[in-house]
Order: sequence, then structure tokens, then C-alpha cells
Amino acid sequence: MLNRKMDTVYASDVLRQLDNVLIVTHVRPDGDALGAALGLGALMRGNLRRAQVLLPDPLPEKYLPLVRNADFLTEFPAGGLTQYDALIVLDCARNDRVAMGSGTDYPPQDISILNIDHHGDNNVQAEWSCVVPDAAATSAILVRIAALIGWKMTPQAATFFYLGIMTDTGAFRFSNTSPDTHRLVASLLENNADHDQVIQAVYFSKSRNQQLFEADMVQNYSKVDFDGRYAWAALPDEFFRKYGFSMRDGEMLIELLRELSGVKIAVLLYLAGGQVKVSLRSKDPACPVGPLARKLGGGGHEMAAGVTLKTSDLNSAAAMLREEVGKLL
Ligand SMILES: [Mn+2]
Repeated sequence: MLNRKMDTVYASDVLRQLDNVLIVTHVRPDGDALGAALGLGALMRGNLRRAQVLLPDPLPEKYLPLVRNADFLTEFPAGGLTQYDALIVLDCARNDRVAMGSGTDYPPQDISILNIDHHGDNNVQAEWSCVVPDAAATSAILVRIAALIGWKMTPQAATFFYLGIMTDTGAFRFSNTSPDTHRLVASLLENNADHDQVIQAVYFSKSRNQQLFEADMVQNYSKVDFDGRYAWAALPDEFFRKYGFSMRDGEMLIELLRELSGVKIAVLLYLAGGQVKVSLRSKDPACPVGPLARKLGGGGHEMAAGVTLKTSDLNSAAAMLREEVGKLL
């Protein structure tokens, strides 16, 4: 497979020629994954293209009201991939993170692939790759590409792209927020993105159960080390069971650690599929967490990264992370 690296101008030339696509994103989708995939699907259909979105994984509870009227498949299309002109992979940095459902492994052999992402370490195999590390979200890249093509931004597409940019910037709190981010968001609001629906779903819909889970986590599991510069928590399975809470809905849990004054690095550890998963965040560009995540076999952005460790021992993983973070601080 060719792997042609391209900027948004070339990517828009590729995309404008596609008439019938299947759109996929990463496993355990977050707001940007959903926003980019469903936004591009709605955008293409609104501009007389055929586009289907495949989202095989269960979606976070809070996003369900937003996807109620969205059109997507939850299973790999029965007719296979040959019915499409191309497969479009969004917001996904690695082959083994592409959510294809149970239909096929990635990369499939029988279709051209366009890969659009903002993770600088993206190494997804594709015919065409458009990776823009300074874009705040994959949804932001797609808004830019839509403008280059001259496609009409429909209200539904605008709302999904707004969701992606809002969640990946933490509502404009994170350092990936730029003047360009605000300009793109202004254009989405001008095109009738439903601000209220997105904000209600993302920031004002927490269940009482989750709030109690978070209070318990802060009180009994979160720790602060290195004179307050490192905040971390290792959450065992029994803690999740106590509340019937799942990390599928825990996209913003790490904010409870990052929000502390004086913290430079925040780390959350938990078990998934018998392996320790680690989320890392930095608040100080002088000690980015991207290099540490890559050193441990993971990846992501410089200030927000993750890794799955080949161990099921939460405590020893937490001790190892503490030591590694100590070297950074
Ligand atoms: Mn993203």
C-alpha cells in the first residue's frame, strides 16, 4: 500500500473525488472520534455523496442524546468493503486501534484508505495520510477540508464537529486551543451548530452515581507526590464494581487530577481486558508526557497520551509510573 503523506489541500482533492465511503474511527470512541466520524458522514450526505459511518463499540452514555438522530452502522457492512470507493479512518493513530467491528482486520486489502488525524505519532497504514499535529481535533481538520472543497456545512455536521473540538480542547482549556480553533468554532456556530445540545450533553449531564464515584475517588484513591507536582490514582476493578461505573464513561475522570493547583503531570491507571491502561496528562510544556508514553509502548499527543502495559499488576504499574514521572519532574 502506498503511504502518501499530504496536507489538507491535497486531502481535500482526494476527498472531493470520493462518492461513496465508509467512515471508521478508533475503538472506545471519545467526543472527537464520534464528532469527526458522524460529522463527516452528515457533511458528505448533505453534499450529495454517499457515506456510511461504522461505530461498532458501545458509546459513552452522555453522548447518546447527541447520536439519537444520527445515521450509523454498529456492525461491519454485510456487503463488505468493495461496495465503497474508499475507507476513511479518522482520529486514530494506530492500526490496532481502528474499530472495524468483527468483520475484518485492519488494514483491509481490498479498498483504498484515506487517514485523517491530529496525533503526531500517527502510523496508520493508508494510501493517503493527512496528519496535522497542531490541529486541536480531527474534527477541526475536517472543518478546514470542508471549506477547501467548498462543501455546505449542514447544521447536523456543524453540531458534530463542534462536539469534537469542544471535547478535545476540554472546552478551550487545553494548550491545543489556538486562534484558529476559535475561528473554526465561530464558523460552526454561524452554520447553526447546536451549542446548547452539545454543552448540556457533555458538561451538564453527569449522573449522581458518577458524582459519588468521583468523590470516592478523590477521597480514597487519588494521591499527590513530588511536592504536589504529580497527581495520580490507580483504580482497581472492585472500585468500578461498587458503583457499576465503567471507564467507557470516564473520559473526563483524569481532570479531577489535572485540575489541582501546582500539578504538572496527572496519571490515571485502571484495568481493561486484564491489562493496566494508563492515561497521562501534562500541564507544563517543559515536561510533556508524549515521550514517556512512547517509551512505554503507547502514544498520543505531547500533553495528553496513553499506554496499555503488558501487566495486570496495578500496584507495580503505579510504582513504575511514579518513578518514571519523577525523572521528568
Ligand atoms: Mn482527537
